[in-house]
Order: sequence, then structure tokens, then C-alpha cells
Amino acid sequence: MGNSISKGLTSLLVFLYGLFTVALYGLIAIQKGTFFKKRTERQNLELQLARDRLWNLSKDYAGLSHHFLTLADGFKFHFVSNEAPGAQAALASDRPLVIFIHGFPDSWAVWRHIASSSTLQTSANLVAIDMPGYGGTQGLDKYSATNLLEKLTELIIALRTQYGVDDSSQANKKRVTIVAHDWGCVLAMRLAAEAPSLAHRFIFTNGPLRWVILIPFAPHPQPSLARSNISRMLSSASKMLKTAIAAPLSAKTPLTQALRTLGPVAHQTLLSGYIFAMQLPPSLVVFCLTGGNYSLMSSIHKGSHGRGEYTPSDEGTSMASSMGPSAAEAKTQTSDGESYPSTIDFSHDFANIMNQANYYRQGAAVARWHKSAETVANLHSISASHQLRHPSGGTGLLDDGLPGALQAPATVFWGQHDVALSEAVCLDGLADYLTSNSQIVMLPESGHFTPIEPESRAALTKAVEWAISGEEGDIVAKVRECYPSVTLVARR
Ligand SMILES: *[C@@H]1O[C@H](CO)[C@@H](O)[C@H](O)[C@H]1NC(C)=O
Ligand SMILES: *[C@@H]1O[C@H](CO)[C@@H](O)[C@H](O)[C@H]1NC(C)=O
Ligand SMILES: CC(=O)N[C@H]1CO[C@H](CO)[C@@H](O)[C@@H]1O
Repeated sequence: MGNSISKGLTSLLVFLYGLFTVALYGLIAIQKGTFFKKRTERQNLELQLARDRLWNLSKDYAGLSHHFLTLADGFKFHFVSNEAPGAQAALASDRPLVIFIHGFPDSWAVWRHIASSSTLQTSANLVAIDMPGYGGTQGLDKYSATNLLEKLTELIIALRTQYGVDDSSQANKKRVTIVAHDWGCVLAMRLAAEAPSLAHRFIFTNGPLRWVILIPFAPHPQPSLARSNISRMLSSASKMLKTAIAAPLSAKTPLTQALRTLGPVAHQTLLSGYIFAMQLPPSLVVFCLTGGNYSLMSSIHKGSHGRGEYTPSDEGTSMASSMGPSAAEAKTQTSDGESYPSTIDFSHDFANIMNQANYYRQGAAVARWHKSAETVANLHSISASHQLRHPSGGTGLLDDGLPGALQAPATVFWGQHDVALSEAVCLDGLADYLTSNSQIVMLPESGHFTPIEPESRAALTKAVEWAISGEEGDIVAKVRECYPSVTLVARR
């Protein structure tokens, strides 16, 4: 009874805070004058040109061509790569594999700068995917943890075969690096914890480890994650409040302490107002994300360029990255005759907007991953040969550590001026969740969109170079060559 009342109260609070956030964003957009602004003809033209550049399947983008991979159940993933999957060059034994996974509200195109680096293109097979429901990849009926992680795992295993990592004897022949940003991190961190043999190195940037329950009142909390920083902060704050209530005369100290403890949670709650807005009924979510001629998306993208220049062409490219292919590109084909999944509805200008929101709505971050028998068997077979060839790499077989701890070597980059994620909530204590041969690296000049901002994308490119060249030398020293103020926060 008490439980259902507190659940009801929680939903009400989430709803009210979501509503407040939508109203706040609306007011900010009105105050800034962007809400009632018509999109100019120039903007529409730039968007159309960018959609052709990013999504026309018969065109290459800076050395990257379009490809599709269809899973056993018919689910179709879209990705770009500098080598066609299965081609002789892709299989060549001296080419490691790098897989890039984007976040919200992006697509493969958030990696367009890093993946067009000629140094990377000449020495590795680069694959930048569209997550389910984003860009040119098919959507899911439900964005549950199991659905998403099963699809991603099957894709990565298929890519490993098509890019010559595992052959029929299941021998790991070359290194695999997974690079992820934002929501891509949430899921890739789960892979590093629950399917660590998928890659030899994970590089994460500005994304939260799932044990950080971003919404203090998450609709799908997982009991084993109860020791997250947020719940710890909440429980110590509530203890201090109880002390204050028990002894009202000397309440000042515990009250200040409680407020100080709650600070980071309040800060994150403020930053992640949009996550609460995502829990509202679908029509309000769509309004929040697209209302006022995409005011919110526009301001996110403008912010994503940091202090760099933001041209009308950049605006078009950013919006095209979020919106995916339009009806025009839906008619195009790759050189081997493939086209976008027929399930994408191209009659809407922004067909996949609710898919993107559903990642926040359907438990993808924290719910349990029920692995299928095939997944367990596939992971087992790559992990057996992984173990033989990389005995020092974590494989999750020996030391499991804290619940949710990563089992594969990871390098976490943090753009310090992240306006979407709080450093105190996401980074403090993270080192306890890393395995050996891992690092946390601070980028003090950068914000949330590290793959886009010029300084941080150079740093990330260096990190990928380091990973594919066999991790020779010190990563921080390597990154310092192009990003002098970089600092090491923690190493394991
Ligand atoms: C958005 O732009 C369209 C035309 O591009 C315009 O008709 C409309 O008034 C604008 N504002 C809102 C709030 O939709
Ligand atoms: C896609 O690109 C090809 C090759 O550049 C071009 O001929 C074609 O018109 C483009 N298709 C669309 C729908 O824009
Ligand atoms: C802000 C905060 O309380 N951070 C804590 C998160 O948890 C780790 C331990 O896992 C602490 O060391 C941090 O101080």
C-alpha cells in the first residue's frame, strides 16, 4: 500500500518536473527569440544538401561508404566504413577494427570528423554505426535493455567476422576497439561489463556508467545498482535530515550538510531535466523535441560546436545527423544494391524522433539483459580464443568486482564543461568500476560533444591511433601532443 502510494507520488513528481522542463525550455526559446523564428530558406537548403551528403547511399563521405548488415531475424543495421565488409582489404590481417557508437540526438555522423582522419583510414577498418531507431537503422518495437544489447552484440560479432577479426576457427586475429559517446557509452559500458570479450579496448567519452541512475526516481531501477552515487547521496542526506528533525535546536549543521550532499544530485537533476521531459506522454515529448521549429535540437547542436565556428552548413549537417535520411535519400541505393529498411517511415520529416526518446523511456540503461542462448554461445567462443591470445586482458572470468563493474580495459575521456552530465555524479568513484589497464582522462577545454569540438576530436583521434597501434607508450603523453592541458584523473 505505502509502496504504491510512493510509486504514484514518484510518477507524479517525474511528470511535474518533466512538464516544468518543457515549459522552461519553451520560455527560454521564446526569450531567445528562436521559438517563433521561421526556418530560413538558406537553412532549409543547407539541411537538404547535408542530408544528401550524409545519407545518399550512392555517395561516399570523406572516404566512408554506406553499408547494411542484416541480422538473423531480418533486422537491418546501417553503417559507414572505409572498407566494404567482407572485402579482401577489410580482411587483411594488418588492419584492426574500430567500431564507433553515437549517442542522443545523433547518428554515425557525429563521428564524421574522427572517422575521416586519413591516418586512421590507412591503418584500420573504421565502422560508424547507426543505433537502432536512429539514422538509417531499423527501429525496435521496444527499446528494452535486452532488445538493444542483443542487437548490438549480434552486430558486433558479425562485424568481427566480416572484418577478419574472427575466422572460422574463431581465432582472434586482430584488435577490436569500441569508441562510444553519450548514450552509446551507456550501452557500450554495459557490453564492457557483461560481454567484455567483444573488444580489446573500450574508449568512452562523456557518457554515464549505468550504475549512475540519472533519474533519481528512475522508472526501472535495478536493485543491484542501489549503491550508485545518487542513492548513496540521497540516503546520507536523508540521515542528516532525520538528525536535524530529531534535534531541531542544533539542526543548522546537519541541514547544511544535507544540502551540500544533495548539491550534485540537484545539479544533475537540473542538467537532466530533458530526461524527465522524455517520460511525458508522446505528444508532449515530440513537442519538446521538435516544437518551435526544432528550437531545442538547434540549441543542442549549436552548443555541440563549443567555441568553434558554427556555420549554416554546420547547422544543416548537425540537423541532418539527428533527422536521418529523408524521402529523397530513401530512393538511393548502395553500390551493391541495398537500400534503407522499408520499415522506416519517410513520409515524416523527422521519422525517428520517438525512437530516440524511447531509449529514455523503456529501461535501456538499467533493466536486466536476458542473454539469448546464441549470444551466450557466441560470446563464449570469442572469449575462449580472446583469453588464449590476451591473457592479461580482463575477460570477466576472474574478478567481477563491484556490480556493474567493467571487465575490459577502458579509457574514459571527460570533456569537463559537459552541460548534460554532472562530473560529480558521473566521474567520482568511476575508477572503482574499472579493471586493470584502464584510465580516466580529463579534457579541461571541452564540453559534452567531444567528437565534434575541434580540440577534443583531435584528442580522441590520437587515442584511437594509440589503441590501434597496440597501445604503445603512455596515452596521456600521446594526447598531450595535440591537447596540452589534458590530465590524468585516475589509472588502474
Ligand atoms: C516554424 O516555421 C514555419 C515555416 O518554416 C512557420 O510557419 C511557423 O510559424 C514557425 N514557428 C512555429 C512555432 O512553428
Ligand atoms: C544521390 O547521389 C547521386 C550521385 O551523386 C546523384 O546522382 C543522385 O541524384 C542523388 N540522389 C538524390 C535522391 O539526391
Ligand atoms: C559526489 C560523491 O559523493 N561522489 C562519491 C561517489 O562514490 C565514490 C565511491 O564509489 C566516492 O569516492 C565519491 O566521493
